Formats: sequence, structure tokens, C-alpha cells
Amino acid sequence: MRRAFIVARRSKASDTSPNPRVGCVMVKGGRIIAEGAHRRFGGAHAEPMALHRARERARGATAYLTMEPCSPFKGKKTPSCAETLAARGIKKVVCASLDPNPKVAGRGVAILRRAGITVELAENWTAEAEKLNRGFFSLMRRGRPWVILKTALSLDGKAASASGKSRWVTGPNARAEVHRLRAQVDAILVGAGTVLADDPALTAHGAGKNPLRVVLAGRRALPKKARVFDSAAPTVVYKPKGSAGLRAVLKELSKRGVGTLLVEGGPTVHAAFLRAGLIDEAKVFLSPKLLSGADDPNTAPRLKSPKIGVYGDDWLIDGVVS
Ligand code: AOF
Ligand code: ZN
Repeated sequence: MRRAFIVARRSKASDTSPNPRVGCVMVKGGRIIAEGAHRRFGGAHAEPMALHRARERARGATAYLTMEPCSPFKGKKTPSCAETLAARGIKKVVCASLDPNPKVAGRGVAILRRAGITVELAENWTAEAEKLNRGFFSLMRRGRPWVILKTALSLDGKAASASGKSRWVTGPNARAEVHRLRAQVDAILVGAGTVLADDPALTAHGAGKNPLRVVLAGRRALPKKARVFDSAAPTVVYKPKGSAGLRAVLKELSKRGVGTLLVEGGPTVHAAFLRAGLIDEAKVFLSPKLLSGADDPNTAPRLKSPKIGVYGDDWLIDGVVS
């Protein structure tokens, strides 16, 4: 099963989205005979990819799957994997999770069992299977994306200098990680305040596919020349009212197939999402700078070679200021 997850992770979440990443490893006589992964949305599923490589050796083999094989349903783009596995003489199937898609949800397992195949649910792998496809599980179970709050703060908790400058709080390595993060999510959201103050491009800057860009409009007009409106990726603008409005935005994004959403801020937008209970995960970048009272983040005082101490769930970050 560990191998099936490695194989699944070779696909990029942004390539299969809103479909899940799935890995399949076929074993016979204690040896791996074939592997396969779902590579892109609308393309072959993990199971036929592995079956193709296994050829006639598939008969009598055990298939390890990160998710239950699919059953037939209306509007499907590919043949049903449960039926295909049965037709090819697979003897046993071990899956890390069921398929949360209500159109499948156990029907795949039922098809296998009816065909006389032994099916095992590897419960110790289920949490890992959900982690592999946060967006897909969230869309299928809650009808809304998995929402990640991202922020970059100075050590004294500021997102910008006293004069309002936010370029740059964190260094180039942290920023490169943000670009990689953007390439992994389906959409990225900011408030109008961030567009007006920072004029961010909100692209992956070459780290991968650019996500859909989402701007929450306020009272102030958004400049047509803002970088978020360039041709690098599509951009949508919403004007939500209150937490019901935010939920409606998430519903709209789900309909567009957005499984994972990165909320980059600013603080007003973060607060609104948090108040509405709509944040699932947070990524907080901390810089060793002290921005309180600083005009320019690039010349602000900072800790030199800081040490981190861990006290329960708290940290002490200690260093000489230079
Ligand atoms: C599998 N193996 O590798 C994946 C599965 O439109 P389709 O035919 O691509 O079907 C999409 C659905 O299939 C998707 O919503 C999910 O329920 C399941 N994904 N199933 O057996 C795979 N990617
Ligand atoms: Zn399938």
C-alpha cells in the first residue's frame, strides 16, 4: 500500500483535479507485477493503467488501491474499474479508502464482492488516503473546497511594516514555497484591499500550473490594470455579503471544480473566513524580522541565527537583533 501512495503522488493534484489522485499496485507471488496512477482529469484511471502493464499476469493477482475502484454511473468519462478488475481475474483488492463520490460510495466494493473477489479496507491507511485528496473528499462530502489560510508574518506578528510595505516580509526560499503551493491548489483568493495595496499577480511564477484567481470586491473599485487581471490565468470577482455570502462563493467555486482554495488574505478576508468557520488548514510563514515601527521591511531589525525552543504547543524564538 505504501507503494500505491508513492505511485499516486507522482501525479500533480492540479492535473487530476477535481478528480482524485489514485495509485494502484498489483502483486502476485509476493512480487510487484505492475503499477498505475490516474494522471489527468478525463484520462485513464489507475486500475486500467496497471492492468495494461500487467497483461495476462493480472489473473490471480492482488490489487492495492489508494481508493475504492469506481462503479458505473451516468456522465462518467471512463469505463468502471470495479467491473474491469473483475473481468481481468483479479483475486483480491485492498483499498485504503472508499470513494466519497456519492455515485460510487461502496458500489465499487459491492461489484467486486459479487464477482467473488476478496475485498479488504485497509483502515490504517484511510487518513492518508483522505490527506492525498483533501479537495476531492471535501467537495464530495461537504460540497465545498478544502480551504487553506496562508499568511507571512514577521516575528512580532506583522504582515507589513508600519508604513504599509509588505515586500518582503519573508525571504526568497519562503516565497518560492508559496509559488509551489499556488501550483498545487485549484484556486487562490484575496480581498480587494490586497489587490489595491500589493498588486499581486497571484500566479505560480513558473512553479507549475497557475490557479484560478478569485478576488472578493469591496466598496472601492478594482483597477482594470491590476496584475490579477492579466492573461496569465482566469480571474473571477465576487462581492459576498457576510458569512452566507462567503459560503455562496465557496459553492460557486465547487461548481467550477475547485477542490482546494488558498486564501492569501489580507487580514480582513482571513478574519471573515475564520469567523465563518471556513478555514480547514493554515500555513503561517514566520520571518525573523521585527516590523513594528519599521518603515521598510528590507531594512527592519531581525534576529541573527535564531534558535527555536518548544514548550508544549508553544515556541520560543530567541536571537540577537542585528
Ligand atoms: C477509480 N480510479 O484512478 C480514479 C477514480 O469521469 P471518470 O470516469 O474519470 O470518473 C470520475 C470518478 O471516478 C471520480 O469522481 C471518482 O469517483 C472516481 N475516481 N476511481 O477507480 C481512479 N481517479
Ligand atoms: Zn475507475
